[in-house]
Amino acid sequence: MAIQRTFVMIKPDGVKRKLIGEIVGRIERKGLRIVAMKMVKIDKTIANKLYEEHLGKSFFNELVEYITSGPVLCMVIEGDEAVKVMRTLIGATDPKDALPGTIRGDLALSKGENVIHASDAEEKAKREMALFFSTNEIIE
Ligand code: RTP
Ligand code: MG
Repeated sequence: MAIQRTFVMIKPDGVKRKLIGEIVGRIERKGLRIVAMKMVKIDKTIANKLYEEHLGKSFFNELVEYITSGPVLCMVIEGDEAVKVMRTLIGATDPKDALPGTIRGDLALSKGENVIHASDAEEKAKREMALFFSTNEIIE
């Protein structure tokens, strides 16, 4: 077993559409463990850091506007190969391509508003969870 932690965030559209219970339920039923959880209103500084890899891209400003538009639910999720497993659970970036059964495949239609984020690599997960949680806020 390779136990990993990953950073997961229900985006503003997911919170507004009252999908928290549905999404958290899927993560729990999969067998992953929630080891930290926090509701946050992201400011521009944190948004720029979270999405720094996309700086300069055509959709960057729109992305920052969207992610700062309302509260998000941040989580640290733990389990066997949690990084890969969470990416599989959320589905493709564009919900139109995301398979049925995935969170984006079942619950979203717009690439700009795709309900959920999950880190795409273990190093990124560490960096992203550090933006939102101190070590003493993550359950051992
Ligand atoms: P995320 O980082 O949010 O988990 O999404 P991802 O890895 O599946 O996709 P990524 O390439 O990292 O893109 C980050 C977010 O930017 C928005 N986006 N819009 N209009 C566009 O062409 C476009 N491309 C990306 C999406 O909200 C995507 O989740
Ligand atoms: Mg990404």
